[in-house]
Amino acid sequence: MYQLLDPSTFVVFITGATSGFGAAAARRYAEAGAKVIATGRREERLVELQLELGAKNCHIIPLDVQDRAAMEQAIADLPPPFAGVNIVLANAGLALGLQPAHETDLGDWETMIATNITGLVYTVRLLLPGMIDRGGGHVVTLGSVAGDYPYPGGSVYGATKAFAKQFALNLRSDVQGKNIRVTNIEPGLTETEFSLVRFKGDEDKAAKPYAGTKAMNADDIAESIFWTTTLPAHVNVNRLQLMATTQAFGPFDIYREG
Ligand code: NDP
Ligand code: 8X3
Repeated sequence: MYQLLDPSTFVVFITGATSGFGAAAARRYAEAGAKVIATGRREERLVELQLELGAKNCHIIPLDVQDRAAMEQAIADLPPPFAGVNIVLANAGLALGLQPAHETDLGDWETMIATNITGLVYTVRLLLPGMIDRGGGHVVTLGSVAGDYPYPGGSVYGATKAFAKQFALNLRSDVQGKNIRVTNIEPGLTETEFSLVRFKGDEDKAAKPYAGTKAMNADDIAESIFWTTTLPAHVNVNRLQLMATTQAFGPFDIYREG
């Protein structure tokens, strides 16, 4: 029989565990017997998650991934049962707006870059040395189909996800020989709070991308993340791109006069 890794040996550090993929992944790992460190800014959501999963298996840390000092402190202060992190799920991220580049709010771009790029590199850089010292681990980053395929209004969001992909691939080169796996997960249309955040709480706009179709859900992505990390240690999934079956590709957009 094919031998998967034992999830009860996993200590999983998750950014963005208050919603969507991060929350679903926290549940998936905890139900499989892993220890989970759930982080995010909304403390009340973390408290609820910890109540659900139990404090023995779920340690919570309210934090903003953009805050380097807070990240450093949180990681330095991890209590013993949770200190030996061997899986990092660098998931926290967001899209803001869908306006064309010349009309977009520059502040939205700054927030996406600070969260999806700066927060991502803080997470990985601060947790990686410990994993190397302990002899191995797995870094999972959250990219997107938007990191490969351009779409109108996706300029900086897509670029941050292209960053995640290239960062993950480059990371693999740096950790060669250190028993560290790196995987960039690249989902397409998935119904979470993502769209509500993108459209700043406008529920009508947020519902439109999912209306009349069957999008993926957070559990679909959590299961895929979980799967890549349970594969035997000699197998590395570099990139995993997922789309809803209902989502495919359109033609190039040719501008024509008249
Ligand atoms: P959600 O909005 O449901 O979840 C986003 C999570 O990120 C929340 O837990 C949020 O927590 C956290 N987060 C956002 N900003 C910060 C911050 N500054 N510090 C700490 N945590 C933060 O979206 P998804 O679950 O869908 O998205 C998760 C990741 O997947 C993102 O990186 C997104 O770009 C990516 N993705 C999403 C797709 C989709 O269609 N849904 C498709 C492809 C990729 P809090 O607000 O409490 O801090
Ligand atoms: C989220 C998927 O297509 O809305 O990364 O950019 S998309």
